[in-house]
Amino acid sequence: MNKQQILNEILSGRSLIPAEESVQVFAPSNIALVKYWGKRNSELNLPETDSLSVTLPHCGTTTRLSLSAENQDKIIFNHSAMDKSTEFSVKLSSFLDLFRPKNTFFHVETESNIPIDAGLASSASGFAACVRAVDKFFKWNLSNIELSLLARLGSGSACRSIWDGFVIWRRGEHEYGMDSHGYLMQERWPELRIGLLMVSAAKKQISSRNAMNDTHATSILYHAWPEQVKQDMQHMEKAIREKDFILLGKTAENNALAMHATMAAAWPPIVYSHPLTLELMQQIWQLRNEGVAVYFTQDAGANLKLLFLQESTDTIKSRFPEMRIEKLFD
Ligand code: 2P0
Repeated sequence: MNKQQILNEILSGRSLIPAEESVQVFAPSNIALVKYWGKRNSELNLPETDSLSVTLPHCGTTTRLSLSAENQDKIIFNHSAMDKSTEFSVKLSSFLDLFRPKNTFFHVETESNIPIDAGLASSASGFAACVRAVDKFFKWNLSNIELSLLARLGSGSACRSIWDGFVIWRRGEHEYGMDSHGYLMQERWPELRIGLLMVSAAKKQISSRNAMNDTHATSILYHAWPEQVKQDMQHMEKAIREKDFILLGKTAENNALAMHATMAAAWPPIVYSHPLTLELMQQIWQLRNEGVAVYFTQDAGANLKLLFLQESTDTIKSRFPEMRIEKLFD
């Protein structure tokens, strides 16, 4: 089965007749506490392992969708028209091909309130918003699980951006991934905070898609990764269920560092950290030595996301005044 056949199965007879002239939707970004790194099927974005994220409800992408009067897709990103040859336009247009009524083109205006390409999961909110937009445009009323399945076809981590809260993406066993989608965990943790420590907003040297595939193909350490994730998923689910912050922090930090270790052992090597990233890590470890419960996670970029509880906010803020703090459950 290819993507189009999978879409047809999910839509089960729903039509590609626009029901609205123009729609606007928002989808949030998410931060993985147990990372998705490596695919068993690249075309369908089927992961080797489970992963688990928490949604950043106020960070994300707003997308407006309508039909274009031109004879090509018109994609406007953060108020500037994108050339159709840019990586972003090519990726989005080829995803929209799945939903295109015959002989039509889309007008897509998309705005993100997070820095793009800085390891802050902008493609997750972008593709989740795109799927929400087509669902509304054609009035399909798909369930969240169906939206998650579709979002995964655009970008793997987008399948977790369909819900607010803690979301588990089970790898699934089905050959074509019909069971590989997000699940919302019922637990909420209002005291949990994420602090964004920007090191660089520059475009990364290698996309996470390529980095993931190269690591999978060349890193000897990748063999240990599924085992690491299996253990980390157990610990993370327990930490969330029992509100054990130390277990959550330890597991997330160790998981992120293990993921980056698999990349460092790839060839050519993949290293997203900058010198400042390592300096900040040292400062976080120093704070922990002083008795402050603070941990970090790092995605495919140089920036760090600090994990802490509300009670530690003032102490951590005084050490990192430039940090942007995100509430996750308000
Ligand atoms: C994650 N990342 O779990 C991991 C951790 C980055 C580091 O998912 O190829 O843009 O579109 O499925 O989802 C980023 O990769 O990759 C990502 P594709 P995606 O959040």
